Amino acid sequence: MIRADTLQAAPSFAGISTYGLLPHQACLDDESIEYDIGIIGIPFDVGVSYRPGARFGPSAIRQASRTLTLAGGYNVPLAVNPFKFWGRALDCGDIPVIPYDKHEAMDQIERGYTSLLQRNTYTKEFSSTKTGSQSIPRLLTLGGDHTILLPILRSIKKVYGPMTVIHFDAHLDSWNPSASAPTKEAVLTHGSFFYLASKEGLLHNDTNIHAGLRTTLGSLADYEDDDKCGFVRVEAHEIDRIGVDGIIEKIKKRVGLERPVYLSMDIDTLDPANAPATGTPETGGWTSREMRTIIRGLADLNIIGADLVELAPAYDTNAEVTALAAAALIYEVMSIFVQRGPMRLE
Ligand SMILES: [Mn+2]
Repeated sequence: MIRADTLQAAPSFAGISTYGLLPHQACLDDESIEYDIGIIGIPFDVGVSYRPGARFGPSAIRQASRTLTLAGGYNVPLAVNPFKFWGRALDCGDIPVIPYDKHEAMDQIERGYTSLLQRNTYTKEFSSTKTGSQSIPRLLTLGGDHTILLPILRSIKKVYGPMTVIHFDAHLDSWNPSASAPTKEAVLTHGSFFYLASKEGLLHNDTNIHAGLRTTLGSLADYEDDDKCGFVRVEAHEIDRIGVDGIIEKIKKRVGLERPVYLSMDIDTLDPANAPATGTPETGGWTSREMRTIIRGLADLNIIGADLVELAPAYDTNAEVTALAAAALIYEVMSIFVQRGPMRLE
């Protein structure tokens, strides 16, 4: 028999998969569990228009994330180690979602996310009755198709009010379903959730931004609907002219440094050469290097939470190329959270 305490440290290819081999706790089952950063999987993919399979995204990201701590986990460009820091990060497992009823699934996600967001932090730095401010955890969500952002924004509104969103995607995801949905059931999809979120008052009016776009349109009326959701648009090809610094500058200018902002990353922002395993692939996207640099460039923004969605691992290569990119993008955001310190809610 080998005693565990005789080993130096478990190799990163051993043990049960959690994100970055973080400790797992069943945060949804026990509301006394505290953390500063919570990883949560949402294995929902009933809103997809083309290739299904993003329900397996969370487990694929966890598996691919094993490499993150292989050499220690220190993030050189951001000068921080998101796995050794001032607080506690946990992998909270998955929100259980029913695959047979899209609307019930939305309720399950909202209930689960709300419970995880409205939780005491492990680090009490800002918890003071004197100042009236408190600490609040930051959640990193592993999708799931992009539809999950609707219930996430519903939960976020309860804490922060209408939210500013930085949306990395090949597509607008603000399509007006009244134009094309043949039934009531067809209204909510991974392409219409921003339109619905805007109608519900979940989005800030005029501070949102898309980046990485290269979708075709039904017509230019799609942009009018998108304008009404409070977005401006950065096309993927702009990187050839203004570079990654230009993309970062546009995003920062739009959202500002102080305002609470939510970061949503569709893996289809990347070129299919870098990320083939996704629901609606589009050529002409960014490389994983460019995308990671752009995310790091947002380190001085006030990011309150983030997701990585639309990884459908059945279409991945044997080398997990898409899942590795997804795990790394979450790593960059987690590094930003650690660099900024505890999240303070006024
Ligand atoms: Mn999307």
